Amino acid sequence: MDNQEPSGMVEQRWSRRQLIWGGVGLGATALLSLFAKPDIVGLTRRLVGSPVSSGKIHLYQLDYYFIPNYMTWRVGDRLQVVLQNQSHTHWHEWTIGRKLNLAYFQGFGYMNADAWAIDFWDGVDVTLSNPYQIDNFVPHKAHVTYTGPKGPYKIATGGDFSPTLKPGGSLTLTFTVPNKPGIWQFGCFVQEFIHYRDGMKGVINILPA
Ligand SMILES: [Cu+2]
Repeated sequence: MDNQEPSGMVEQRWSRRQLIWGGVGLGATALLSLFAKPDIVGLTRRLVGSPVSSGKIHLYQLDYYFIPNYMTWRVGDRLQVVLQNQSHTHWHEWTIGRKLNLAYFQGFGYMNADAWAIDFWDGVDVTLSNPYQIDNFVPHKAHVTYTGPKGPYKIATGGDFSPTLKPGGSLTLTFTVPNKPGIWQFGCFVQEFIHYRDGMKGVINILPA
């Protein structure tokens, strides 16, 4: 799930003329693929379009990736994210932020701290509902409204805003996209970042209102 860019953008069919210039072309192509890949991905998304999410969104947690791993949101839109852990064996969380605290990537160790320097959910009003098989939920600095009794949410402290779901767990988060446009990362840092390092991450592009 890591590489979703269509390979057709990079691959070329070789005509005779291109074969003659192949030596030069190959070098240029190699350089392009080295340095221009993120731009090609971005260009493709601008051309093909990444639909702006609206209403109810399903976000699936698997071992070790998210579906989808790219979303486009718009400031001011009301969203309902149904988070579902599809794994039969693993616990997974969902965090959104910016600027990873890279110190935590140096090795294994104590992890009871913020993974992101900036937590997307800071100051955001969010309503939780339909908790099922929640391992724990860290509200951090979000303004959280809980639907129903609080027991099932297993409210905890420490680190970023993060619902952590047991295998088969699910939770619905309802919120208005805050005025925080730009690129945000999301990820699961369970098991000392192993999930994240294995690809359990994604991008949310938030468009201005
Ligand atoms: Cu995980």
